[in-house]
Amino acid sequence: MFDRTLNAICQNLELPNAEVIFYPRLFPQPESHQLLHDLLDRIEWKQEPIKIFGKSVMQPRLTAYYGTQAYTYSGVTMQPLPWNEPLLQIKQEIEPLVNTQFNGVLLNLYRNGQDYMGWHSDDERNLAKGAIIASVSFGETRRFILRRRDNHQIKVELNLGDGDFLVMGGDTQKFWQHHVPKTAKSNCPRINLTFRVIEQ
Ligand SMILES: O=C(O)CCC(=O)C(=O)O
Repeated sequence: MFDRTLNAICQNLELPNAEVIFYPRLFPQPESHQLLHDLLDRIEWKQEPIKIFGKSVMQPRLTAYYGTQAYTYSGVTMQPLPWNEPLLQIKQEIEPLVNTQFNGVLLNLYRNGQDYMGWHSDDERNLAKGAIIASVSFGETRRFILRRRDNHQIKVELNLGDGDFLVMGGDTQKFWQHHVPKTAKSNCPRINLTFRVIEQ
């Protein structure tokens, strides 16, 4: 999944039926700090509804979607905004590491510890088969928990902090779900970007 340079310093979580690779601090300070502020300023953040069991509910965080290909998830189709400078900087840094060209990025802004992401798998039909999902986080550290789809008691937990890079590939989405729970401990913002390959 990774090129050799990155393999030497990253951590393969070695989960059964999954390929999850964690690379702490791919973006060190002060670059990560600058990117957090650029993304807060330059992304068109919105609170959008999604469909859950046919009902429209507001997402418990702000989101945005950029790239060249529309993306449908949770019953909502997002039309992309064009790539901008901070996004291209991040995209160009990660693409050669994972030998993948991404055509979309979903951004989540957790304004404070009350914002969260529910359990889900990134298994939408318009994601390219076999393509990885590459996640980059900036700002506040938040818990990222994976659980088996067939046995919710089997869980693996990571802290995703400022500048961290996580790659999910193989059968990860088929056998595992993930979420970012609420926390009383944090009042500060966190941005997560998931770079994706959307079928054309
Ligand atoms: O914020 C995160 O680390 C997870 C984001 C996520 O699960 C998603 O965008 O599908």
